[in-house]
Amino acid sequence: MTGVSVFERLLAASVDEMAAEDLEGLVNMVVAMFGAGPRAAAAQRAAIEAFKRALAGMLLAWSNPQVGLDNPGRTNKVNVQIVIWAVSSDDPEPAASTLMDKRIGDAEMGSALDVGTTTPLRSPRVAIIGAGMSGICMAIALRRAGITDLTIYEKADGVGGTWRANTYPGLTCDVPSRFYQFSFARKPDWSHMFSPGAEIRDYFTAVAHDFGLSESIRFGTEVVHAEFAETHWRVCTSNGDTEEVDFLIAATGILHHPRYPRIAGLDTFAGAVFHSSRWDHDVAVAGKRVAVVGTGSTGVQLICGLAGQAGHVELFQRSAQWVFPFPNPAYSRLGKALHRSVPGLGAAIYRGYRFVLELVAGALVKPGWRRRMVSAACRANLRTVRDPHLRQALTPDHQPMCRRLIISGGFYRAIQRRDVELVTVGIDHVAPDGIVTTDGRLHEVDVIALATGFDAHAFMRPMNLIGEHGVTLEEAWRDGPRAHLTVSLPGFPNFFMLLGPHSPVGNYSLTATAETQAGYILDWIQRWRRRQFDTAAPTQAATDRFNAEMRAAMPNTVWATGCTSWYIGQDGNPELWPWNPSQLRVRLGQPKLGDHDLTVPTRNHHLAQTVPDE
Ligand code: NA7
Repeated sequence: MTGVSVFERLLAASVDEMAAEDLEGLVNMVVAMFGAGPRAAAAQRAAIEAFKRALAGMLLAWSNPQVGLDNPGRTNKVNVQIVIWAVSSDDPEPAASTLMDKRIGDAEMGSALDVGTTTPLRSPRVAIIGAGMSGICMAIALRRAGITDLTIYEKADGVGGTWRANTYPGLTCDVPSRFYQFSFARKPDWSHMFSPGAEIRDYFTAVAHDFGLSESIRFGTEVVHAEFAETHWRVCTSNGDTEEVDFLIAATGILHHPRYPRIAGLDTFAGAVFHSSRWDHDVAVAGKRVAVVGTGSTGVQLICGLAGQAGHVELFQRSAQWVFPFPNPAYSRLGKALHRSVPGLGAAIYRGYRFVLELVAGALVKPGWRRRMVSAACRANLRTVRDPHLRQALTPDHQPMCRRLIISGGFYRAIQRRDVELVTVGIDHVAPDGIVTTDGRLHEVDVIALATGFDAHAFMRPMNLIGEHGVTLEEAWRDGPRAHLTVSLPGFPNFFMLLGPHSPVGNYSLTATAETQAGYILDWIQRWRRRQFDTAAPTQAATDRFNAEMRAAMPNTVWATGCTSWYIGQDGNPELWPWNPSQLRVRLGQPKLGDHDLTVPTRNHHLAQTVPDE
């Protein structure tokens, strides 16, 4: 179709009759004409004048969601600017040629396969696995972009993920609530600086409801198998249903699979025994003798929550941990009222926390004054333990922050109570009436709480995920979980992860991480809607390059200073983001099409040539 024939047809047509192809042709013709620059022929100038009338109609049409520019991306904005200029400017050409240079520049960078920007948007079918924090975050991003063909599979009966599963006494988040929340749904009335787990679960439940996700979530439905088939994913659930979708997004969380210790005789225990993330509230702890096994964040929070509630508490410590002393004040009514009524206050405080936490995160990823400062605070905190023997027993053998730093203003106070005991002798076995340590002592208890952590490397398992050419996730991850930019996998087109391998952790807010990742994934899906590609997966080369970069940066991090923890992967390297968390926003700012294997719709095929090869 030539530009002139489109022009003639447009002049004859009403706005309502405009076909998407006409609009596309129109844009292309404007481009062709303005491409002549300041030396445009007189004939072209005359045509441009006549054109303005039709362009005005086109602007009207663009306000029609059917036409597909309801959510203009960067390149669309350039198109819109060209048209606005054409309708209004008296001296159009210099501005137009600048805009065109920009447009061509974008295409050359491989960031804009955008000939389809004016055709009707495609409607993707999207499946999200998991209705935890990150799944909700992704679903809301999609909803806000007008994507409604959306199913969230959740094997449990409620939203909230880890905040639904964990209900143990003393549970709080170790990231300040005013930053551990969605930037687009800030809660003005958090109860505490580090709010209790139930309040956080209720927050995510309310957000899911407020953004209309309830109808999209299939509770009690586990995805057991998902397989890529040419252009789409076939998703099979535990209920026997099969669904086909264009995009599959795993939001299955990091700390999901409880890690049970191998302790002889555990199954012979006559009292109650359960993992911290499966707390049995039918078992009353008041007045009882409770054993807590494990001294990670969970064990420490449990000691604070149980001390004074249970009759006697024993903490079985295999390794001592560093504890950063952070008080957890309750917010006043005045503070909450201010947050409700002062516009911009919540946003400013959110950004303030982000700034501070990203500043402090520097301590994790490179040696220097920040690392020394955090270390000094932990050591000073330890000195508050009065009994030198107890202090010695609580002194870790590694650098502060090598393991995930424990944030607690109350642990050392709790562990010094008369009704709380620290046991540092190893566990030999469990007998029907208690725990026997290697020195032969029987610690008689009524309840054993296993605060022994999670398998943080399981990710989507045990789901059976099969990518292109029948390659399974197990095969792809034979050497450990590896992703491109934390979110995608070579050989698994149109598949994304939230909080995937190497997502920033280390006392940084995972809500902020999930928001960044969701924005990036949405960008890909928006490009699919605009027909820039049918399927996309990162190239193996780009993925290897990214992982090599991470490995090269790891020695600078505090996690590589010699300790074991759930941060360390099977190859002995930390599976964390080795740069400042702000770097995630930079790296996920915009998809690099050149780093991906793309299949493109036939009509865009010629533009695919503009994408630089690896
Ligand atoms: P963590 O941080 O993985 O801590 C698990 C703890 O359990 C840790 O102290 C382990 O000792 C201990 N553990 C594990 N197995 C045993 C056995 N067999 N015997 C004794 N002690 C054992 O899990 P958390 O749940 O506390 O925290 C996970 C994350 O949740 C946390 O980082 C926050 O992000 C929230 P070890 O230190 O390995 O000697």
